Amino acid sequence: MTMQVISVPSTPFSGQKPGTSGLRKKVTVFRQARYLENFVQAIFDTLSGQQGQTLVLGGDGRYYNDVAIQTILRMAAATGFGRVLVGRNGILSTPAASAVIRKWQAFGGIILSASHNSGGPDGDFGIKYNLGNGGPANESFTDAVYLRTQEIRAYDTVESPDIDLSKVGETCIGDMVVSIIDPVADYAELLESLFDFDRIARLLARPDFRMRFDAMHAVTGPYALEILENRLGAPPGTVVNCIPLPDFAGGHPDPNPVYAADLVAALADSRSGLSFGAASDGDGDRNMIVGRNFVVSPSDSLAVLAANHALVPAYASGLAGVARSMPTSCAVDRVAEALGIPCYETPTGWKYFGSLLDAGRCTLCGEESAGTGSNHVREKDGLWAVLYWLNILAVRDLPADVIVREHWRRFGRNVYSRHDYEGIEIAQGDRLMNDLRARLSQLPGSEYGGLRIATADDFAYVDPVDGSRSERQGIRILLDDGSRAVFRLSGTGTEGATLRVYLERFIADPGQHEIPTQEALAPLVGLADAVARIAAITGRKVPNVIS
Ligand code: G16
Repeated sequence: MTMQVISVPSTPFSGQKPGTSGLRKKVTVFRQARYLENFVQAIFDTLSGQQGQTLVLGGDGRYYNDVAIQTILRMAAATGFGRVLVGRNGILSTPAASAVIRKWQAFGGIILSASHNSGGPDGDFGIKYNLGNGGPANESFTDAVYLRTQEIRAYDTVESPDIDLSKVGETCIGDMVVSIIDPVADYAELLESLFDFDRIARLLARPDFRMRFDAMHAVTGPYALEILENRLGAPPGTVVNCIPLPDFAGGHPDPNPVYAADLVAALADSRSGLSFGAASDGDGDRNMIVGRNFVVSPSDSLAVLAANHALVPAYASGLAGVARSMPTSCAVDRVAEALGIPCYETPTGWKYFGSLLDAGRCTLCGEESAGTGSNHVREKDGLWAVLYWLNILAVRDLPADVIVREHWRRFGRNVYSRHDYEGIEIAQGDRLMNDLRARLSQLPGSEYGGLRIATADDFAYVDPVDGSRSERQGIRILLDDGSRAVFRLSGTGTEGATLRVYLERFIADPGQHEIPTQEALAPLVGLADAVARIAAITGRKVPNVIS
């Protein structure tokens, strides 16, 4: 039954510019009349050829997810999509959405998430569009969407009651079929095809191996239960905080030592009997890996996964290449060199890995911001990283901390930390970056506390596959001894600005590898503050999050 399309007059909202990963704003901003509709219409106007095609739709279940899904379904019918695949109850983790888009060769997908940001009525909400390859839309697409939001005059919808999303099955809005799918099945099947599940199951059955997976009341709960407990036979209770809640139980679903402190503490307490811990974030694409009294840094994790690829069925035949975002430590570069494969350095944001993966130039990629993934989907993938680690642990029969320490002995240690100054004023953040940019050419040769700057630049990237250029992707200061300090403003926050300072120092001597990270980086911290005048401009003497 063809339905009448209703064109609802609207006017533009300012600031609908997608950041590092889609549009993220406070729920209170998204709840304004026409706000979500304008942005969705801008996406649909930027697309062409969607008529009769399939769209994938789902989110991390945060507050407003259910309302937004009903709105988008009506608008998808109005723009002429032939079918929408929706995760049951509106749930799809980000990597699962990517897997579903690819498996069913959908035209694209809309993912509703603000990732690791807090949820609830006063928390954050977000929306992003993924292309038919399953990956986040590239910068030219998101720029075009933003332009469209500034000139929008109406959005199109149809009149139709809300769809019951709680049961798997098919229903219709006019001519458009709404297929409600099991959000876990396609994804679990894909992961099972990549790893040695028999071997992992044997590890999980061992009385001397106990793991805990903390789903942080976010979307990975059902995925982790199905894969770890049901398919791999981990003891009940292995997955904790496994019921996704719209406000993440008031927590912050960001798997780092600050927000997953309980997990880190449990692994540090020998009485817990735990040997391995892991966690994932709001939408299931980030991961944290914890050994006994040892948190694996995301940059090291990527390097260890690459170095051990031969142990994992899907990657045993070799890696085409690896890729990391520019601020991510150079640990994986050393592995790539040893393997004789290329290592690509991209700007921050998973969208930059898509063309490399599509072109078969790299197999694994990762970022310092707790994301690792491979060519199996086009998003970073939290549970994938956990299974990859379990596969390595099962084959090598060594604890995670020993594996990392051995890695350092072989490749050297890239000591690494990120210092965040959250909630500074936007004007302060802009001033700091602009001042620094203006002084870049004067920095080489200057010294701070015995450290000498060799080069300084503003990172620009030319995609080797499609030739597209991205400018101003972070200021890099490289020292004579190979140490680095990198400065960026976050593109995912919703309040004020966040200055990120990424610090890295290479230590080859194994006798020095146990030096505490912050101690090793202290001189570099002093240099970063002096060069960028952080305290002088922001008034902040210390960062508020160190990871
Ligand atoms: C997003 C992007 C990542 C990026 C991270 C941090 O992750 O997908 O590629 O590294 O944000 O970005 P920023 O430093 O600009 O805040 P997520 O997990 O939030 O979707």
